[in-house]
Amino acid sequence: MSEIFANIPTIKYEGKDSTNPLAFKYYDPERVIMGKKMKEHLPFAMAWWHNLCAAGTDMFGRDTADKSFGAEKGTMEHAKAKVDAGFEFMQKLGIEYFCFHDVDLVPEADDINETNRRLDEITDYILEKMQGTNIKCLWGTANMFSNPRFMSGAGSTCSADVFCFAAAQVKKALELTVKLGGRGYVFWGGREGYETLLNTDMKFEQENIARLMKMAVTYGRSIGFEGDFYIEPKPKEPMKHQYDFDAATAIGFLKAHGLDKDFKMNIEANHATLAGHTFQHELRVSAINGMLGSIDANQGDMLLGWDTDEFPSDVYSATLCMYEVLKAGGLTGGLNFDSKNRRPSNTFEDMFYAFILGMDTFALGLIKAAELIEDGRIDNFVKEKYSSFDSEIGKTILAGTTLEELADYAAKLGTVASPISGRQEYLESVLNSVMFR
Ligand code: XLS
Ligand code: CA
Ligand code: CA
Repeated sequence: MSEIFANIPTIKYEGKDSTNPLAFKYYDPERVIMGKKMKEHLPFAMAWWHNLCAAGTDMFGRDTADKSFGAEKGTMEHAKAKVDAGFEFMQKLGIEYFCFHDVDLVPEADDINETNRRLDEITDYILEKMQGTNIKCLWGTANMFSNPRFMSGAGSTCSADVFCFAAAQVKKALELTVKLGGRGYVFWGGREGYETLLNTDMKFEQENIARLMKMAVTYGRSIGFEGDFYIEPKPKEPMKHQYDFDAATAIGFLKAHGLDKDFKMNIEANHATLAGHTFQHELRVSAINGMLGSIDANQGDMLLGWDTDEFPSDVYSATLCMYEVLKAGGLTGGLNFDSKNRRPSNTFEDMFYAFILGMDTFALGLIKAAELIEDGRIDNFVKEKYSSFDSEIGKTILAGTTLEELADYAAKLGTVASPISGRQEYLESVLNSVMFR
């Protein structure tokens, strides 16, 4: 088989002084950080949809990039050419995982039976390609938002027939995920929300989403899926309001429906900022609830209010992300580049530059996060900040007491002499000093 990215070499680590655009400056897969290899801290994944399918079409114009990979689009030959391109791409970058939606893999037919037949054929081909490589599936999912039948939702649809099609797609996508050895299975509820409450039975819709998820857990476990199910929160877009608004909302939903043992969060950076949070916030909320599973690594644009899915370049954000990941003991999932080239970056080289940027950003983030932890000033400050809870009255509060006892204590004090400073500016200086060491 001929090379698709013929003018691109295997990308190697050359160090921070390299000016070679086709080399890593920080991502050194074998380098050991806090006892683990970089590549184990950073299980990078390629998103099939952005990297192999999206070609620059936006609301104002058609494709700018050629992603035909030498085959006619909309055919099974093209589906296979995408597999060839994807594997060559991942191998050249040393990426060991991929993520997919069912309809990223094959052209969807009018009849679901034919779509499923095509999916069987392509996943046989993917399995063949996986042999002899270290490439694996990170997670699979069903696209239940593009087909017009899902215009009013999948699990949250008003149509019982459409609900059955959602169930059929989840069943098939789970089978494919198991077939490809996927670590996880994602629910992203792009149409699971509403445009207006005037036409919406919110309680019924949410109960039906939970029904669909429970059936997915039962079926997944019955066919040997041992990985985590993930909810990927996103507050809006395409819907005005989406039920999985943010991590706290999704975790509350899972707990209310008894799904919290089987599910974790897949946190996407751009979705966090759309919800009015930092990326770090969403990771922290997930981690303190024992639900930090996987990450969609990308970033939004401060000046735009939608999901731009840009390749991550913000080293501060990546550092604080990896700080949360290290503190949580690592990821059971991975770091999926749910990111796409900007529309005018339309060449094959640009695809590689984008991944080099993303991988280097996270490698640098990992290095700096480890330095922050080793530096210890931030952790020590936080520990010290709450140290009054180690005092006698602090211990009484933690052991469980009454309002009366605490009110008596306050009455004896009369006033709080010196509230404890938050020292934000000092801590920001500490962060800077580690970043630019
Ligand atoms: C869209 C989501 C989607 C999920 C998978 O905004 O990021 O791509 O990751 O369905
Ligand atoms: Ca995503
Ligand atoms: Ca996104």
